[in-house]
Amino acid sequence: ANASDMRAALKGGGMITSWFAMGSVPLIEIGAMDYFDAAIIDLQHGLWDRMTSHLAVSVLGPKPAIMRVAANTMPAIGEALDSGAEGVLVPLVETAEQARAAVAAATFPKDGIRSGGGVRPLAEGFTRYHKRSINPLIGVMIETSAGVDNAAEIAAVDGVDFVFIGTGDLALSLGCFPQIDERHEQACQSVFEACKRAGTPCGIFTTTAEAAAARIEQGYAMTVAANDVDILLHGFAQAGQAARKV
Ligand code: 3PY
Ligand code: MG
Repeated sequence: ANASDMRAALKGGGMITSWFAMGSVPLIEIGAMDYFDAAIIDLQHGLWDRMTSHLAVSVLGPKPAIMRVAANTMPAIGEALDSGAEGVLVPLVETAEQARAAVAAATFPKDGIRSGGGVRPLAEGFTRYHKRSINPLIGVMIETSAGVDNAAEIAAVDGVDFVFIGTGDLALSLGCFPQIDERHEQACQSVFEACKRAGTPCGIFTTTAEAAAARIEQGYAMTVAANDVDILLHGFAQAGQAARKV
């Protein structure tokens, strides 16, 4: 798999992903099935360390991995791509300048500033690795009110493959958590429209299959149909409650 498969999925009416925060390699085997276009490995809020996220990419095999990095920095983005992941998702991007920094960090010279090296790239052979990793999928997250205000400029940055709305942080930033009000959907809509005008695919975080399908129906290019924490939480809770009833 490579980034161009994911670009095709983004353009072709919706990319459905599964999301992994538990830091569990065997969970990747269970949760990254054919139903999903890519697996997102969450290095920001998840329990992954560098070794386990590296192993997760091996277990994924041909299924593309997108690393949601901890921060918009050159070391965080470089290290995530050194694992062999085909894409990065960069949190909390608020300006076009920050989006350009994310693209530069994910791009080898001369166009960017990414450093060459890493265990997997060297094991694979750096010439071969360089060829397949020269153009990774780059997503930037808009999840603050400042990001929403600058969505048009962010979406227009060269090298940004898609914008991804972080609905949870967006609620916090808008001051509508825990009571979500209409400002939230208005903000999502305005990012969606800005992306549409820029011709940049717009994804959005969702936590259920139903929500994911509804967003794809609305024209969003990427959603999350399942995440490991919610799946386990609901599965265990349901079993515990059901057993009490019999
Ligand atoms: C958010 O909702 O804030 C995200 O970053 C997605 O997990
Ligand atoms: Mg977030």
